[in-house]
Amino acid sequence: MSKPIYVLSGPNLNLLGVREPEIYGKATLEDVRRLCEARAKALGRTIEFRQSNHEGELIDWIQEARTKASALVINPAGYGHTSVAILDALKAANIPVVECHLSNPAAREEFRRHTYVSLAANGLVSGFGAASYELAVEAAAGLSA
Ligand code: CA2
Repeated sequence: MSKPIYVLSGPNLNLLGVREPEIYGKATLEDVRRLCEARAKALGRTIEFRQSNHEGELIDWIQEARTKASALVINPAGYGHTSVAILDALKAANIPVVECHLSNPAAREEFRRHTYVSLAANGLVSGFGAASYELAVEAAAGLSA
């Protein structure tokens, strides 16, 4: 049995489906969790799905993933655009990393066009709402055993 794929979500994503549905869709984070679990199960894999509003907690989980996960999917949310510390943690993780965004940040404000996380990611899925997470789980499964 392979190790789980860690699926981490950053700040404010606990509000998914509750606020700004025109940008981020109507699915709640719990809906996203179910979609990821179903996609992983169909691929014979498991996930560990977590969300935090705290940079340090996300970094602790990325460090944990280094030994406990086969691959990592991360929607860093706003921290993607600001956090060198999350980038450093991802670089040290030594497992495949798939960056994931619900919206397409490249089509939004200028400040969203750069993410530090991309420098450590094997690839990026963005713009497909909750399906971005499902596709990212599939990509992560393909990159790991
Ligand atoms: O599109 C994405 O998934 C983002 O990572 C979402 C971040 C944003 O800063 C990134 O540029 C793109 C924002 C997450 C905020 O989530 C909310 C969800 C519902 C209501 C309000 C905020």
